[in-house]
Amino acid sequence: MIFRQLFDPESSTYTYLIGDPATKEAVFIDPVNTRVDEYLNLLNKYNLKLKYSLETHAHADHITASGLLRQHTGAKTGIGQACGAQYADYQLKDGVVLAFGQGEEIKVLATPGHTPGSISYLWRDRVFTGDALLINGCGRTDFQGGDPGTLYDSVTQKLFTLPGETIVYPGHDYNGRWVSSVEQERTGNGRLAGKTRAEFIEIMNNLNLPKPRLIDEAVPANRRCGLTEEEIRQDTMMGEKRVSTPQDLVQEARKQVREIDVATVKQRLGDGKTAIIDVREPEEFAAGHLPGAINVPRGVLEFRLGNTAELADPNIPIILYCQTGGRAALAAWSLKCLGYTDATLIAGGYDAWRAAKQNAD
Ligand SMILES: N[C@@H](CCC(=O)N[C@@H](CS)C(=O)NCC(=O)O)C(=O)O
Ligand SMILES: [Fe+2]
Repeated sequence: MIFRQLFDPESSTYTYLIGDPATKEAVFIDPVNTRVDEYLNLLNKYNLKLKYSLETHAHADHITASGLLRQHTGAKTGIGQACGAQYADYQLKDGVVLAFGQGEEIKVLATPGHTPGSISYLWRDRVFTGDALLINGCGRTDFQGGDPGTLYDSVTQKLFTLPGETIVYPGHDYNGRWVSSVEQERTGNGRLAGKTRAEFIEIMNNLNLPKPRLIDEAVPANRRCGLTEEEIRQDTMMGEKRVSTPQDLVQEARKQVREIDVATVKQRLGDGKTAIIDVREPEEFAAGHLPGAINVPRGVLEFRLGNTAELADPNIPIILYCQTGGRAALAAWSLKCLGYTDATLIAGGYDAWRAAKQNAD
């Protein structure tokens, strides 16, 4: 497996990348918005396709990159159901299992206390605890509906009952430590090991920490997957944005979807996985089309989804094209709005394909 623990020194946040080299599916946990280029480069480097961008909670000290990653990769965003983040794709509950890669599973553990919606993620022998459990510490409980008694119960009943050798990957560390284990924290955590619930509550109620610098900006933004109101509107509601010309509408669509070049299309043709959809009119299709393409004209695409076998699964890779790219951009945006996670278009459309072919001949 590909596994990276990344650090954002500005907020002392840990971000995790898990990737399956066989299927190329990947997951980010707690990405930070200022580092999105680094994440996209990593995905590119390993040729990974991001399936989920997950949060352990609505952070108070930094803004998530989940919404940006969703825009760039089509990943689904997930966060605890009690975080008040209604724009996330998945409102995660205790016990939910997120599948990715070849038989990989991430199990959601509700670990409220730092915030009511805080969750941890268990993957193989590793637990990503967010701010429920830090190394020799824990998240504070003095804002965002935090509650020390609830946090004590979460840590002692949910996290400390995992096998001792489970590796603990926290959401932050402010002292240069990277990793711990359940056993190490159960026996040595200064705030929790050997402490009664009442003692823990007493400690937590007397930390007297200064308020996080970004809290007023970060919490509302994180409830929108880290995006602005305007970005969310564009991200979720097709057609809401006023544009003056059809070309502007195509430009808007292009911002929402990915384009690939003809060389990449050639590599993916015949991989047995990708549906190639020609969204032009039947006469245009009849005059020449890509090998293996099926014709579903742009005007009827949405209504044919139910009876087009190639488009039955919203997670299959789809390559759309038209003559020059405009209709395909609108079609790809439409599919994205309908929950298709991997609809891309050919930059320059059929004209670009034909030009490349003529050059090669
Ligand atoms: N100085 C930091 C404060 C960070 C902070 O309060 N972090 C929270 C997690 S969101 C925490 O629980 N910290 C635990 C601690 O400082 O003991 C900032 O301004 O952002
Ligand atoms: Fe936090």
